[in-house]
Amino acid sequence: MPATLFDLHGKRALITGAGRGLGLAMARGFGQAGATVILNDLAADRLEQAVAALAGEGLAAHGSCFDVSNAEAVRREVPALLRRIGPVDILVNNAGIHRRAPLEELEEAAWQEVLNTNLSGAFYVAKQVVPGMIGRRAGKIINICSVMSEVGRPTVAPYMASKGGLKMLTKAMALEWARHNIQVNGIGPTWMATELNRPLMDDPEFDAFVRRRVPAGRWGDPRDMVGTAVYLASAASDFVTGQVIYLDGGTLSAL
Ligand code: GCO
Repeated sequence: MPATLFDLHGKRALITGAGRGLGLAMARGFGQAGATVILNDLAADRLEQAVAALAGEGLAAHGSCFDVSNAEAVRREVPALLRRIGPVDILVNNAGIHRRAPLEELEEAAWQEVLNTNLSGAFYVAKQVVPGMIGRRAGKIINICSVMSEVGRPTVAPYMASKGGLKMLTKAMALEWARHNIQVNGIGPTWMATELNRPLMDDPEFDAFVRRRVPAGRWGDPRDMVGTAVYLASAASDFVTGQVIYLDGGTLSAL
């Protein structure tokens, strides 16, 4: 097997929502695989700390602070980062939020916020990055879906709808951009030990539920994302597109 199959040297990767959690873990993994990483986050201080941490580990890291759900900000900030840092070869649409409530009590604004960030944001950022990929006839886009692209539970309707939509947006991007040698795939994590899930992890009942419901018997760790993300970002997956790989410890295989 050529050593370069999973090598990301010479590549630039933009990861949204990378100030912590899954995004930061993937950014670190891409950097360790040789990529120059551009971390995006909405929180400037969190972003600055994350970039400094990766730089402190000897990785090539930059930051770009913008709200993926704001189309105008994306239209302004992404071209600016392309001019400042160079073309993006790998895009990971990872930024995601939750607004948990019984559907009949959910405010319209909360619904809109989740859909705009988790689903529309992926389109807004890809729209700015893909012209360069088309011009170079090469690109990798990874959309962070969820087991909730397939199944769900009460009180998380906007998240389920956004992640289900993101699965189909992944397929739409894949079928439209395959002819340009751009591969678009998804990663669908199960319950992961991140700040998004802190309230659930701190709830002994929910913690016990996850440990029963996930056949692997544990919460996912952000580091569990890295191998699949590097695979989908590298030449190893050049003929794979439109797929969602579920990093779920067996969740979707069990009732
Ligand atoms: C919840 C959780 C889930 C998962 C997420 C992982 O409220 O049940 O946040 O939504 O953690 O789907 O992708």
